[in-house]
Amino acid sequence: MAKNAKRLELIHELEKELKYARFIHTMGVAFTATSLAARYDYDIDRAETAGLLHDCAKYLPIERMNAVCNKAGLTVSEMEKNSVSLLHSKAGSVLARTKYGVTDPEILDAIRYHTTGRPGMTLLDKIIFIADYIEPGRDAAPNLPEIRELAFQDLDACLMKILEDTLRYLEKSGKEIDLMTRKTYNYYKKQYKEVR
Ligand code: DGI
Ligand code: FE
Ligand code: FE
Repeated sequence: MAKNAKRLELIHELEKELKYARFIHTMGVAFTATSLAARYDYDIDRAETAGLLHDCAKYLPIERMNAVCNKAGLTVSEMEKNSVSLLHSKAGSVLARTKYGVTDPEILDAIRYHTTGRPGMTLLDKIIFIADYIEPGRDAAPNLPEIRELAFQDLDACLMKILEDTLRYLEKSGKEIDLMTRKTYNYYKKQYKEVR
C-alpha cells in the first residue's frame, strides 16, 4: 500500500479504537513529535508513527494488557500488573507490532518507554516522551510554557525538567513510583550535572 494510504488507514483505525479525547491527544502527540523531529533532524515519518501509536493500548482491559505482555514474553512487575498508567506503554509496544504491523525496533521502544523513560534514551524516545507531555491539549502540568519553549531549544534540558516535575508530582500524590521512572531520573540527573 502507498505510504500515505497506510498512514490514513492507521489514523482511521485509531479514531475507531480510542475515545475521542484520547484520539485528539494522539493526533497532538503525532503533530508535536513531527515538529520536534524536524527541529532535531529525526525522520518525520517514524516520529509520526510512534506518536500515533504511543497510547494504542490505553483502552484494553488491564487483564488483556497483562495477557498481551505475557504472550509476547515481556516481564510484568507486581507494580505494573495493576497499573494502567504503567502497563499501557508496554502493551502498546506489543500491539504496535502484532496488530499494526510495525517492525522498526526504535519505534517500538519509544512506545514502550514513553511513560517512564529509560536510561540512555534514543532521540526518538525523547521526542515521544516530550511530545506526550507538551502536546497542545495538555494543560494540567506546571511550568508548561517554559517546558514548551525549552523543547525546541534544548531537548535534554527539557527532558530533565519533565522528569523532575513528574517525580515531584508522583511523590506529592502518593503514587507508587516505578523502578524505571527512578532509574531514568537518576541517570539524567547525573548526566546533566556532569555536562554543566
Ligand atoms: O498515557 P498518557 O496519559 O498520555 O501519559 P503517560 O503515558 O505519560 O502517563 C500516564 C500516567 O503515568 C501519568 O499520569 C504519569 C504516570 N506515571 C509516570 N511514571 C509513573 C507514573 N505512575 C506511576 N504510578 N508510577 C510511575 O513511575
Ligand atoms: Fe501514555
Ligand atoms: Fe499519551
